[in-house]
Amino acid sequence: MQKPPAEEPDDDRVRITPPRTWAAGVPAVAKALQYSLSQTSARRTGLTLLNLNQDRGIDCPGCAWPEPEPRHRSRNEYCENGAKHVNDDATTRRVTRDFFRRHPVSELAGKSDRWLNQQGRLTEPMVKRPGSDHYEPVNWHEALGLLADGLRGLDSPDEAVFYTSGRAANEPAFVLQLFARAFGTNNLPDCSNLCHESSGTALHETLGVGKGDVSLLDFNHTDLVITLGQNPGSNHPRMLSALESTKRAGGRIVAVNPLPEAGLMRFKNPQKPRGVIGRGTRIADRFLQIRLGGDLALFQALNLLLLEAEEAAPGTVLDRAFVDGHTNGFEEFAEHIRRTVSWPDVLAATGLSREQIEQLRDEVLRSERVIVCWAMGLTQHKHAVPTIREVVNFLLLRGNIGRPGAGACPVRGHSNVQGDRTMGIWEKMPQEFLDALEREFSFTPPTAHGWDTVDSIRAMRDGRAKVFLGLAGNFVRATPDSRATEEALRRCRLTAHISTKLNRSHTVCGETALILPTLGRSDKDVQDSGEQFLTVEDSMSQVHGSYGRLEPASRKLLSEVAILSRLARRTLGDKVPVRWERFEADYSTVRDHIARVVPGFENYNTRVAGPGGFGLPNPVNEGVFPTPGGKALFTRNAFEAPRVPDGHLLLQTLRSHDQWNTVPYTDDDRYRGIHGSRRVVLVHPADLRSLGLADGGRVDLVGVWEDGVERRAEDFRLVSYPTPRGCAAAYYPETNVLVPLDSVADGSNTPTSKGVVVRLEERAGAREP
Ligand SMILES: Nc1nc2c(c(=O)[nH]1)N[C@H]1C(S)=C(S)[C@@H](COP(=O)(O)OP(=O)(O)OC[C@H]3O[C@@H](n4cnc5c(=O)[nH]c(N)nc54)[C@H](O)[C@@H]3O)O[C@H]1N2
Ligand SMILES: Nc1nc2c(c(=O)[nH]1)N[C@H]1C(S)=C(S)[C@@H](COP(=O)(O)OP(=O)(O)OC[C@H]3O[C@@H](n4cnc5c(=O)[nH]c(N)nc54)[C@H](O)[C@@H]3O)O[C@H]1N2
Ligand code: SF4
Ligand SMILES: [Mo]
Repeated sequence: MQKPPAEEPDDDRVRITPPRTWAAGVPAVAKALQYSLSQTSARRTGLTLLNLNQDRGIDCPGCAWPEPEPRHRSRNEYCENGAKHVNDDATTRRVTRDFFRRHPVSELAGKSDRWLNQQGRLTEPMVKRPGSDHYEPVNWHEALGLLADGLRGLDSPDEAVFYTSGRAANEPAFVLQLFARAFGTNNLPDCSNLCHESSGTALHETLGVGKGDVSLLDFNHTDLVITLGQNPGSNHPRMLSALESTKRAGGRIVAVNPLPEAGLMRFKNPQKPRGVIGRGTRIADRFLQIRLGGDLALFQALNLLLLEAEEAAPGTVLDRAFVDGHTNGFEEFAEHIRRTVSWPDVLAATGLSREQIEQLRDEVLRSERVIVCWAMGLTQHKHAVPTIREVVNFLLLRGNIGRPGAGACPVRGHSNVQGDRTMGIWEKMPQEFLDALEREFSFTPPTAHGWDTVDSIRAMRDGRAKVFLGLAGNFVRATPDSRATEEALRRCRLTAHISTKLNRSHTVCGETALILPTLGRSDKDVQDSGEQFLTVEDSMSQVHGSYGRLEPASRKLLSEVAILSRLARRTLGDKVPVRWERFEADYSTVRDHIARVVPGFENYNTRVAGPGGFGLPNPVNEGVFPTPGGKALFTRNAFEAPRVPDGHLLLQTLRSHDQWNTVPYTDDDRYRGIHGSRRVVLVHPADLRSLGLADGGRVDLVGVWEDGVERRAEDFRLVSYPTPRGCAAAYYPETNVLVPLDSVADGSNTPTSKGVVVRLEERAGAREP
């Protein structure tokens, strides 16, 4: 076993360098190997990397960016971060019963996220009994019995909450939702509630389908890609290869972001000689440095300019045939935009000049086919849903939906977050899905909507939810208002987590707490019928297999499917006529059920076995919009922009280059030039001056919200940074304590993690000489 690193770095190790202007290249390969070798052996690193994203290999446990078709894949079909993610999973470090004997829960609760993750893979089930401060070993039979008893002891099935993170593959996700509904509740919150829920809500309403309609090939046939609110160099690194191919085919790219992210500027493809020795490919032809939350204003102004251009030269700007034939609401929308867009408001909200927005209009007018991509910079604002609806208005105006080289591309986060939804992980699945479950399994699922993530926290806080089970993820660190959320979890009778690695959620315990350790993506999964594989759906609706290759981290691990189907049997007995025991022995039986319940999965087992799997149909690409009116919908959205009181800043909470969501790998953020600390806050130099502060100074971030509760994140180092005036940035999850539970996006209930009003309070005696 390798020695874990020291707890926290010294502050005097913090080093700030200018933000980088290009991403990837040779250093990316070196960093990936360095991290991988610090986690596991050269042999295992070789095995994981050789198999990563290959046909019949391990699907990258990182983001949901798709792989090219098998015949277009290279030997190294992964990025720096993918290599880190899979080797973080494949680590040879182990957390044993001895570890828990040495470290009481109260001590573990004081450790950093990074330290907890670095202890390695969990190896056997553990229980923390009421009144105890230690986890102790427990066998699977007793562990699952405790959980089953806890569930059966509830007054109502709705007192249980079943959370899923997007790392979980289709088969366990399907079994979990089946179990929850057979148990009697739709309380199935997931990480999507914190992530792309706003996209799903807006797309569902306007296009009738809550997913994107773009495929990887579209990037080779487009004239313009507009990327909004995403940092692909760190979070979807192979998207840079797609953007590079757009550029090579003559397309153009506009990036809209408050930060000059390295990956948006220039890409040195480490798999191509030109990327290793050359200057790389310029990515953004135009960079619009927008204020946080300014995208709704930008797209309303852009839509106004397009409507005006059409008036000036009728029949040349809008796609009238598409608008007339395939949409509803155009006239009302056009009237609303003409009447309400106010340029002074637009310029204040965006921080851009009118000329910059007119240049964007000209880019659009020159482009036959336009793709718009976005991620958390759009979805995690109070007005996220109207913002995305306005982006759809923009696409509809020129018929940029459902045709090659054009469309809406919400770039998904977790490798299977989209698949989990398809499998029924949602607190409000449509009735057709519930009916299909009833036909297949001969029980009547509950129809009342369940709780999403924010509502689940409220329910635990108020004592309405008493048992929590998490399938993957790190609930207390992913969610907002850390203090309130931890309090809520601690009020539970029982908390249980199906996990691969230790995280803070294991240290914030209900009266009884269980750690149920499981196989990871890289682990070989052998059951009674032989070696198993799992299936996932990527961001572009391609479904394919993932085959674990390594010796499992411990012989005492059970797979997720095994844990869930055993739990279902123990909890439900023969209450429902489901043959749970067959699921564990052979996952193809689960897929056979899925094939009969979920549309698009006919002949699942046969089709997913082929190279590259299969694509799910998207009616939008056939010109069919399954909205109530049968057409795509233009919407009228009221102007909205964040308001920030004088002397305050608007804070976005984001990811560094070196973390996987709630799990930091190192304290560096290479592309942004931050080395040796995550407790930094990036602020514009003029804001620093006007607040009487200076680079290098130390501050507390204090949240300001209408409920008057003080939310404080202590001791951050100020970094003078090229962010727009008034807009600051700091890392998630350290700053989740600042995001109020009730500050959510209208319509999607997603926490407003990219729009938190804060003031900076200088720490006494902290000023540098
Ligand atoms: N290495 C790595 N990869 C990951 C993850 C990870 O943690 N690490 N997480 C995965 C997951 S679950 C997800 S959801 C994705 C997240 O992928 P991203 O959405 O790229 O993640 P964030 O770090 O939250 O970055 C948000 C970006 O939006 C910009 N932004 C913030 N607010 C605004 C705004 O108001 N307008 C505009 N136009 N831009 C804004 C920020 O400056 C930043 O560039 O990444 C996935 N991939
Ligand atoms: N302030 C702020 N908060 C945010 C965000 C933000 O941008 N700002 N982003 C939000 C977003 S987009 C998301 S998606 C959420 C992420 O929220 P989650 O998905 O809940 O969090 P992760 O950090 O991905 O979960 C990591 C844990 O998953 C477990 N795990 C990893 N692999 C496996 C596996 O194969 N099986 C099992 N059973 N367990 C596994 C490990 O124990 C690991 O510790 O956070 C959200 N929270
Ligand atoms: S782009 Fe995403 S899925 Fe692809 S290798 Fe990198 S982290 Fe993995
Ligand atoms: Mo996400």
